[in-house]
Amino acid sequence: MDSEHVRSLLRVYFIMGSVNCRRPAAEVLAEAIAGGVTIFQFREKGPGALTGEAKLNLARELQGICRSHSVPFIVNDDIDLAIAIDADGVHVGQDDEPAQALREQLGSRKIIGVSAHTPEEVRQAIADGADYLGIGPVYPTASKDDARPVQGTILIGNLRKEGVSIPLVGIGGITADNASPVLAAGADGISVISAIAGADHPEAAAAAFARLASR
Ligand code: 3NM
Repeated sequence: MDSEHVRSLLRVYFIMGSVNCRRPAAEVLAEAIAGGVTIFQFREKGPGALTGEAKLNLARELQGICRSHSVPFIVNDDIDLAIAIDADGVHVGQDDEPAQALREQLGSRKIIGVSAHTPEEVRQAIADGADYLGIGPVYPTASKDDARPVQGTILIGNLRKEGVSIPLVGIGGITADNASPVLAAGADGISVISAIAGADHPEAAAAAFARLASR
């Protein structure tokens, strides 16, 4: 996937599963897209998450909403699901299949994202052919049980200073109020769960991020 295209897609990267919202996920997603979400990741994880047929059905429903607004639909971890519904890509963590193996299964036209938390993980993901990286947690987060220690914007800033140009987003505890330093450090966009999924007005919340990311 063309790297500048991926970079432009990452500006407002919304991640959500059914456990992250207090209202029907389809409603929250549609509102968030109206506010300016540029890419969406279906992350059906954690206590109470849907499995099997119910997970597949929700994925299809949310993918339909994304498609009708030309917002790429990325699946977290579940490569079989991504292939089954012809998703636009997959996002994996460090405990999942390496990007290289995913590329062999998905081909060159799908987007592959990798969560990386250290310079070594960044180098490996790039060598494996990742299209973009998620770097975090920038701030404390309640949305991921096994989150690594908070690292601020240091790694993002260091990577850019070293000339690492791969598209990347910051993730973890990011809100419209604390997003600016993440972008200033060199992130192409911000990636959020709760600041949009848990907002009273997902459209307004997404619009606030869109304004910051388009500056
Ligand atoms: N990955 P929120 S932090 C899914 O550090 C995820 O790799 C992280 O949720 C990482 O925006 C995180 O609600 C949770 O803090 C992000």
